Amino acid sequence: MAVITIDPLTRIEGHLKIELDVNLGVVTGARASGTMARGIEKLLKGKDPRDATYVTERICGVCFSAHGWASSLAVEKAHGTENIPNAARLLRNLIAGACWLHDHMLHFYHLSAVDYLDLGVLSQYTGTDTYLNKIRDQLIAELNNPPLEGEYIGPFLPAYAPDDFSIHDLDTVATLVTHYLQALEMQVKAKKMSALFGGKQPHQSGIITGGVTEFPQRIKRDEFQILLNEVRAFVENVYVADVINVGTGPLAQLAMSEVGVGYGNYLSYGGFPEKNGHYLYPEGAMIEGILSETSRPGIEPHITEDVTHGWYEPGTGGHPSQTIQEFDLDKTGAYSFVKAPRFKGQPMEVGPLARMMIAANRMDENAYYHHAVQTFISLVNQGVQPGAVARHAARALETLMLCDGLQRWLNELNVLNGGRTVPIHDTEHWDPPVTGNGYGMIEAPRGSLGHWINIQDHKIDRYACVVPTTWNASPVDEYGIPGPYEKALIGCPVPDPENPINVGRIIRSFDPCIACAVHILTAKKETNHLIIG
Ligand code: NFE
Repeated sequence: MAVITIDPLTRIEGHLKIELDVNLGVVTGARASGTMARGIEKLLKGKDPRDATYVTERICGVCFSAHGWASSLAVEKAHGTENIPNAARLLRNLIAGACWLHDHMLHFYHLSAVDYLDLGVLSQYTGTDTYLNKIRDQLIAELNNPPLEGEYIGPFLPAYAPDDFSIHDLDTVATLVTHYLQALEMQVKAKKMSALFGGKQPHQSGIITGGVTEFPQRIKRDEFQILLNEVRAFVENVYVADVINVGTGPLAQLAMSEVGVGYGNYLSYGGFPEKNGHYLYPEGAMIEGILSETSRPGIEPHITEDVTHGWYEPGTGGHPSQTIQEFDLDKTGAYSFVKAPRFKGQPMEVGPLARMMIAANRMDENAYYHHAVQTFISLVNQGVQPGAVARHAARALETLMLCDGLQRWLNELNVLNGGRTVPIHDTEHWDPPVTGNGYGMIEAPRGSLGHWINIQDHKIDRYACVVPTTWNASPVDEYGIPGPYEKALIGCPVPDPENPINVGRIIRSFDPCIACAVHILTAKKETNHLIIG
């Protein structure tokens, strides 16, 4: 048996180490390790609860608006604010939703797609596209004179040798690399959309406890509309089309394989509230295909965090309203700063695939039913397995749903501006109570995000974040049950230990953000068969 260590796994957010036991070319055991620790919760103790929105946004440079939103909901609950004004609901959806557009396009084109492309074929490009010619020239130079360790490496120099699943056709590779470049421009547009209503990017400042800071003037709403039109066209005609075309074409064999298939346990807290009380992405918890709970309040009491194999002091886990963050760096058996969240004791996958599975199971109740869900169901009916490729398909299809949601919320906002003063903030519950408890549960791009707060003497006494990547990247729990990444890696084909290309495909399909899951570097480093991938 060979032990392979990939440390760090690149093209993700944050620092993740993957250790694999490989027997006869197949992964038989896996350990996912977050090598940094989050100190944000400790840092919040004693602060004004209203500051939590801005402090927690600094957990991450990608999904900050999700943290700001979840934090505001938690603080609002603790303050006694349950119903924020309708305009604030719409503006939060629009600010955070625009960030998702940026995030999902970035993930597919810039972090993941190159795992599936035999980029070396670009060295044979003979067309007239200026950028592709530049990329070809740089690639040829790098292939002839490989960069030494520490030297600059261009984004198109393959880290791994292509394999049987890779796309070798020059036209397809050139098209996807062209879209990679176009997606950079689209990311800028999506960020501008969010900044228009959120004040700035990254780390928006529009979402505050009780509502939002501004009802945008017509000129801003019109600008948002123009940008949304452009991004939506790209999402529908390029992003979704690329994912479906390659997923059912050159990658069909991979899509229908078991590569990256997990437990079949899925969780969603419900994402983007609609005016009728439903969510664009419905709530639900599914265990082995059966819906177990269908509402946030029904889900919340069943969440726990296990710290058996985390570098945390024993006894610091439990329900997030009770956990504390005390590190134990010498703990026997610990191998990660990521805790192990469980729902009813089960490891749960969160993120686009989970949302799509739950949406597909709740279609009859979903007032905002979307043809994208039907497209996903037809992929499953064609034999696509809930593994690495399906996660990309679910992410692309939910982006299309989101574009339509953004249009709906913008329309609702425009109707509200009928020449009268529109409420955007609950000022009644602005001051922190003497004591209070609250939680904020939402969907972030990578999955279910929860913040829990306890207020004592008007200040934060305890704060806890249970983040999407904490669910997915969790280590083994006290019963020896592996986390979702670890489970998805079991059975992964690694015919060549020097070239574990499928490992990157599986892990990246979840879109890890270890920056969210944890923070603070440990200097410990152990190497077996060390690969930077
Ligand atoms: Ni840092 Fe995040 C998202 C949150 S972590 S990116 O999405 O919350 O998984």
